[in-house]
Amino acid sequence: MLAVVLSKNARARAVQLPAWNEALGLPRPWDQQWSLRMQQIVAYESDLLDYGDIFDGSKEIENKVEALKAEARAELGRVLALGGAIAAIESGYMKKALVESNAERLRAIEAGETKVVGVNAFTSSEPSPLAVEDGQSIMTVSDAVEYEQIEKLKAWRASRDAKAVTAALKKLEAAARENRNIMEPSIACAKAQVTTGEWSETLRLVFGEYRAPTGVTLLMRGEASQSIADVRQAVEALARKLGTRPKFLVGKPGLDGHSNGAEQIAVRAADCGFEVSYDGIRLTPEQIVTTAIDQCVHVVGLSILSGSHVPLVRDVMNRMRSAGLGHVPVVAGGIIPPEDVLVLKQLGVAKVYTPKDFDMNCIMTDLVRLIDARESERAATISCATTQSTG
Ligand code: B12
Repeated sequence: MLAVVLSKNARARAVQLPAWNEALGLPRPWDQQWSLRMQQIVAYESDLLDYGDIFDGSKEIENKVEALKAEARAELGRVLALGGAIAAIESGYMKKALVESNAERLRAIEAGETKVVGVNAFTSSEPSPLAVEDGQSIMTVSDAVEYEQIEKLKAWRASRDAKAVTAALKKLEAAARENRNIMEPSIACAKAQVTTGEWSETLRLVFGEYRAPTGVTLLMRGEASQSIADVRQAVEALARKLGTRPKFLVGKPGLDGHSNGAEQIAVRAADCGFEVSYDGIRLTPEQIVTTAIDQCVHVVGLSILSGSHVPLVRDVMNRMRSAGLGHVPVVAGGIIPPEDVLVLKQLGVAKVYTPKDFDMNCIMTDLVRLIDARESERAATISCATTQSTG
């Protein structure tokens, strides 16, 4: 914010910022106003805009720009050498570079080398007058909106010429199967009032669904802090007790593409010695529970930053119970307002993590304890049942 406002050449016309509750939810009109006011004060109360860019002629800035350009050119060279951008996506190179760079950032935050005020430095705080008790400080969307939308969609579908819809979709499917241009049949679909969902489902039937490489390397990277060494020891001890490496399924249910948190948790868990399963974003609760069954996992972790944590977690928990996996602990992480933490716990979630839980080794230690406690409980129940049936 400061940089783009101070430098004319940064060419920011308007900066939209969620402001103080960025990591809690969507900015309400009042939060956006706060951000707008800051920009207006700099623009109208100061004389900053009467001068050229105050960084012009700065050797520091010039050097930094040149260094950035050199790095960008080197990166482009690497991508070209790999066969171009598409090849670099398909091979996982690009995503892996993002995940690794983020892992390094988080490592530095955990180690205290990078300071984030309020997160890993200067954390004591007075209660915020902005966070009022009635939950209104965070914008939430009522469940009713989804049901209203579903009703509207049903009404829309019922009002269409169903035959025209089916015919338009058939033409789209035929064009896709015959590898013809799908633009014209797509326009015909739109005119027949086909929904985006129906259009894309038809194409999915023909082409399948592309799942990009996650870029997540599930290996011990040999990072050498004392704190990770302690977690590795605890994981080893748990593995000996279980007779197998503890298996951790990291799932991202729902439609949000915020993958950073899930990726970093998966990378760190593997680094600590867990056997990790992570299949990327946009999974259905059904897909997640199927993987949990197939891989006999010891713990399931869900990462949700879309605001849909309550319905998604409810769905996963119900499916876990129906599948006989009620004993497997489930944890959740992401943008989860405090009042929803209780709701998730009531749904059976063992632990909830938010951006303030930046120490991932602590999270890993929790997981070890959770699995250990649940497995001990289970063993006790089984041995109790055996004693009763034999006794
Ligand atoms: C980076 C970011 C993005 C990136 C995401 C890149 C990526 N590949 O992940 C981009 C730019 C693509 C993006 C886009 C959007 N974003 Co965004 N984004 C963010 C931001 C700034 C940071 C998220 C992040 O990466 N944090 C770093 C990771 C490491 O932290 P984390 O995920 O929180 O994970 C930690 C904990 O939560 C926990 N955890 C998380 N998951 C799990 C899982 C397990 C198992 C465990 C144990 C722990 C755990 O442990 C982690 C370590 O501490 C947040 C705001 C914020 N400050 O958090 C908004 C935010 C999440 N985004 C938001 C929105 C609205 C969007 C958009 C819809 C904007 C738009 N209108 O287009 C789009 C949607 C994109 C999509 N396809 O879904 C909102 C969500 C609002 C809500 N939930 O009510 C937020 C909160 C910002 C805001 N206040 O408006 N976004």
